[in-house]
Amino acid sequence: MLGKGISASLMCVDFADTKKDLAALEKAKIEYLHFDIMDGAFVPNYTLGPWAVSSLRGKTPIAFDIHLMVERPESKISYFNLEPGDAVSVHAESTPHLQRVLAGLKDAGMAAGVALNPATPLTVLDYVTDVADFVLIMTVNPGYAGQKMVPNALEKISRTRDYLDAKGCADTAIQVDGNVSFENAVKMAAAGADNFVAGTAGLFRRDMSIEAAAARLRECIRIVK
Ligand code: S6P
Ligand code: MG
Repeated sequence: MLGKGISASLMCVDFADTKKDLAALEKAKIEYLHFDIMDGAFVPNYTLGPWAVSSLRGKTPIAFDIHLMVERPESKISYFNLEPGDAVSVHAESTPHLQRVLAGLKDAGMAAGVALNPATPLTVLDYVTDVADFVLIMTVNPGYAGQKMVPNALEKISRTRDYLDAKGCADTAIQVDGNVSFENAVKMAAAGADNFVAGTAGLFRRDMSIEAAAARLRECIRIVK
């Protein structure tokens, strides 16, 4: 399963001083490290790769959350040093073998997540809810940090919660990713989000420390808890 809380988007860390940022994330008791993996094909950008996951493995008590924005993830999962207990999400739009890849992740002890781009309808979940531990709702179009939340994102979060509850999947968590600002986090939590991917808007900010931002973000999420 994917637990409630904050997942820190590592593409937003200060790469010149990663150790400092990691220590701050640990001090702030951040629940997950979010690894954005992009292939320059499924999304128009490159970010982290298998090296990033391997280099932090065993170096931090924070759990791993690996977001695969790559075409045909089924043929690339073996590149990664994944471990049981990791959360791993694949995009519904990236593979004709969504059921197979999710079932494989679950069988290997990972928390399997289905990620949905803003234009992707909830009907793609119809035949995979039994193999999905969480649904990642993209609240921006994937590829970059620092974007604005797309219109309809909040409605989609609440429709996803209703959809999952109606299917008897009350334990399936909803993760939100993109422009999780303090203001948006309150609304996302009210709409039913459980896990919040935090980047430049809510955690790695120029006007406050990681610890201060994490504390404020928690208050925003807790408002409706
Ligand atoms: C975007 C990626 C995200 C970003 C995150 C950045 O494709 O999946 O995880 O890193 O959205 O956050 P922010 O606060 O800069 O929008
Ligand atoms: Mg992401």
